[in-house]
Amino acid sequence: MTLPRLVALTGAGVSAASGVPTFRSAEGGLWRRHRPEELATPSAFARDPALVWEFYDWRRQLIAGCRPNPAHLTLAEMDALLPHFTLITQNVDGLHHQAGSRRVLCLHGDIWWLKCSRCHYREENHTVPLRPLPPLCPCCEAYLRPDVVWFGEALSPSVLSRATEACAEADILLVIGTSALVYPAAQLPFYTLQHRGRVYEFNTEPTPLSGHVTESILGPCEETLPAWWCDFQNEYGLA
Ligand code: BV8
Ligand code: ZN
Repeated sequence: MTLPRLVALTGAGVSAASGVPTFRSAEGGLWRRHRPEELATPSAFARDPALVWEFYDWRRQLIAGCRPNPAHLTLAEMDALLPHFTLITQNVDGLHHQAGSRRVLCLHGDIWWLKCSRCHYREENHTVPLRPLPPLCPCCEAYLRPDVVWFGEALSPSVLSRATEACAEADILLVIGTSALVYPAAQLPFYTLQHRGRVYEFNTEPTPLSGHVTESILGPCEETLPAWWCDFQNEYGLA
């Protein structure tokens, strides 16, 4: 029996069990009552780079103490076992890579990479806390910024087209731990549906996508995803 082409799209909910706060859980705001949409923008950085950097340095320090959970580890197992598998993530926490996933499309960048706000300089940087804040570019002395996609910024065209193609060709798409509110990521499941692929949603609550999917599996994905993977392996003789 040929194995189906499997794609997974993850959001902040996949890291919740690891202790990484999601964007919508913190009442009134993720940090000091600020909403991410206020701080994760080019205009906020232009206006107050130190404040935006305090927000990211706080997240980097928090995430540095977090480890992959069974949902991340299950996705890494799929990556290792399945010939046709793509993981697409909206998360910037690096926990999929830490869990061992290799074929990962990071739609919104990576909090462990910095890039210059002026020249092409980029670096991987895991220093917590980061000092001085804001860090300066060693080449041109302009401010470095987190190498993430802010609201109002375009995603990398190549990453987005590879993610779109993977979803359009998927026999099965797993949508895990996302509120399905942020575009263009939230559009991706509709490419699978348009090509008659099956979409399974893993979430602790209904989302705007729930009414469109093949099946909505309610519960914590760190439990429901390993169970689903177990059934899949039995069905396709992988166990
Ligand atoms: C773009 C990186 C165009 C940064 C992120 C007005 C002005 C400007 C733009 C817009 C606008 N109106 C709309 C837009 C478009 C905007 C958008 O969609 N806004 C939303 C708010 C309406 N999108 C953009 O701006 C995008 N760019 O459109 O560019 C363009 C084109 C050409 C040229 C120039 C411009 C860029 C969007 C990317 C923003 N960056 N992250 C950072 O992280 O600091 S988005 C960020 O928020 C995350 O990456 C993620 O994508 C999103 C949060 O969503 P989720 O991951 O889903 O997390 P959330 O907390 O929402 O939900 C968690 C879910 O998990 C919940 O459903 C919960 O029930 C569930 N859950 C919790 N625990 C568990 C669980 N499920 C299972 N198990 C559990 N244990
Ligand atoms: Zn520079």
